[in-house]
Amino acid sequence: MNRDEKLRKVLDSFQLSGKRTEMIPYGSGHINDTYRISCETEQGVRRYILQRMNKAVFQNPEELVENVAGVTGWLREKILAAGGDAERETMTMVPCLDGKFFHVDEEGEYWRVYLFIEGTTSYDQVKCPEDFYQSAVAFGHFQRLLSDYPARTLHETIPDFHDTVKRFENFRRAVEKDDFGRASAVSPEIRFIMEREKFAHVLCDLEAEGSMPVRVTHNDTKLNNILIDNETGKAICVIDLDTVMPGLAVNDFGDSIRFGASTGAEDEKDLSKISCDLELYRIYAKGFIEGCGGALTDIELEHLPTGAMMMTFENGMRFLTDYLEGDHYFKIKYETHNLDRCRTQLKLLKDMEEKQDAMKRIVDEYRKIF
Ligand code: ADP
Ligand code: GN1
Ligand code: MG
Repeated sequence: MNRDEKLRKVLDSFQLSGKRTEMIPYGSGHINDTYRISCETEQGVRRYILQRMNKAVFQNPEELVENVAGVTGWLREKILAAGGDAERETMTMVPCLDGKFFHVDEEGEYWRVYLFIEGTTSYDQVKCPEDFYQSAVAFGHFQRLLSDYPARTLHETIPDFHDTVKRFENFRRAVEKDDFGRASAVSPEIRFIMEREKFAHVLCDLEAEGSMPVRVTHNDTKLNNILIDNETGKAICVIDLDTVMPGLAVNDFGDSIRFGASTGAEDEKDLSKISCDLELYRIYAKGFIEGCGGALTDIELEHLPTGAMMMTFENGMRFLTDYLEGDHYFKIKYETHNLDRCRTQLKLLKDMEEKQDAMKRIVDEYRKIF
């Protein structure tokens, strides 16, 4: 069966309207396989997002779908209560003929369908600062809307996802095993990470001692996981809810900074182009603090810059671990893709370390206002 035949067969299991006219690979995510599906109906073209969930990454796709159904259902109620448009402001899962929100194909692969949210763009890089500000308000607001969600009912879709200490141990193991003989050529990067072992503990320790609250968090707050309305320029929908789990707000903040406030792409080869843009950092800090609506505690506000450094450190480690382990986790386009990604993260972390005082001062300016 070729790809299109396979996709057609999968789609036959879902309750889609109209006649299918187009199926194209879509987006630039590193994890799932995403397709945009068009169907012709009497009311015009209806589009959908079809995704094959990554079973290697998410080992229990049924629990994952349960989380997404729970969270989107919750958001839907709140959006409707506020007079909003629930089909645009949150994801809508499309059921299968049997009423379930996932389909398992003959090869045991899991698939799901969402309504395609029209007239929006997800950006891989900050094109204008206003988009970044909008994404900050949206991620902050997302956290506020879920602040009374029964967090204990959420499954941990990837155990220890932002447990940076465990990430460090995994990294150390990958270096020791060196299964692909790649370690000797990347010794400067390995040394850079090893020197920061103590730092890996900072947020995990605050969480363990109960000083930092565990909340419902998104855990993958990259700019391209936000849909921005093409007409109004407002961030209207938070997507990619696969990693919504209990976690730390500072890490949600931090991952956005890591990705969006970098002056270069995540896989930029020219490291002279990589630094942390403090103006973009300022814009995001303002939007996020505002979006959280006073929900952040003093210790969280104090550690927002730590979150930015921690997520940058963690991703640098994860990319290098994957490179050393033969690239089994992140999708790559060429052999050293994960190594290039690692290098941008380490360069960015170094720059953030030098700018931490300024990053703290910026948070202090806005915590007084919101
Ligand atoms: P991954 O986990 O692989 O990053 P995502 O769920 O983020 O997968 O989806 C990949 C891309 O598909 C997104 O960056 C976005 O461009 C697009 N996308 C996903 N869901 C929708 C949707 N409901 N409507 C419109 N575009 C979407
Ligand atoms: C992955 O799915 P995507 O592309 O939004 C990864 C994140 C990383 C990110 C790095 C489930 O995000 O944790 O920070 O790549 N998602 C998962 O770009 O591992
Ligand atoms: Mg994504």
